[in-house]
Amino acid sequence: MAEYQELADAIIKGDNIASKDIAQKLVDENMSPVEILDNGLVPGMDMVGKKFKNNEIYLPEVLIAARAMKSAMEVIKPMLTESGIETKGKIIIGTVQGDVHDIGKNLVGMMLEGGGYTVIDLGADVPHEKFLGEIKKNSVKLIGLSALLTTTMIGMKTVIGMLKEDKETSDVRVMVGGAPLTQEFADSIGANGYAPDATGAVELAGKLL
Ligand code: B1M
Repeated sequence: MAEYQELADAIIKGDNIASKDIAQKLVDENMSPVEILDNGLVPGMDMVGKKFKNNEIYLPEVLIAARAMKSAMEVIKPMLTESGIETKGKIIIGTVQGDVHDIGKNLVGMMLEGGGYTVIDLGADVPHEKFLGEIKKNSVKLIGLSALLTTTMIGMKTVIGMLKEDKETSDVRVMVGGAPLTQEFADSIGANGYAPDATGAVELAGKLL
């Protein structure tokens, strides 16, 4: 559908007015939020990543593309998070220390809320110790860690180690995700589960809680 391509183009150009308007138009046409994500927003952001990697665009362009992505996500958020279901449990999520990428993590949070979970989002660049403190404060049994950089994903292992060493948190389950991760990596750091995308994260949370 042409509108999906227009939406992807708006992300690539970093046009946050157009991305919002097109997303709203698609919502008004009864397109599902997941279709809007899969056919417009995510392909747009993927192209931004490719251009950045090939030095066709630079950080400022990536930042304005991220802003355009966020504007469109605001439009679909109410549809992703609306659920009359009683909460299935609390989950803490965050992007690990040193890593400011939060778009995928936010999407995971929205989908988890839509799946009936109460989400405590600690944001991005979360110090390892903060996860420990917040788990204890909120009596949470499942956390979700996100990382987009190969240099920061190893921080997940540190967090898991800290949780295992503390009696109060040794039974907390950890799920991980983010573009550079694999099931193999998740297994190697002792995570309880890995999800490749936000929909997978909701399914995984159901298994782990
Ligand atoms: Co950065 N960046 N970036 N960046 N950036 C990447 C990740 C990169 C792959 C680009 C590239 O070179 N092609 C590259 C990493 C290379 C590597 O590590 N080997 C990179 C780099 C190098 C950097 C900087 C170092 C650049 C610099 O300064 N020289 C710098 C690092 C800053 C830091 O973190 N300390 C940097 C900065 C930025 C911006 C700030 C400009 C911006 C982030 C804005 C923001 O998030 N608020 C940015 C962006 C936007 C990207 C790309 C283009 C897009 C990321 C994104 O939002 N994707 C990215 C290239 C790419 O990934 N194609 C890139 C869309 C999002 C929906 O997907 O986050 O993968 P994703 O999330 C998915 C799944 O992974 C999964 O579900 C989500 C939805 O399906 N998922 C989970 C994610 N978390 C999960 C958790 C789960 C389960 C599933 O359970 C808990």
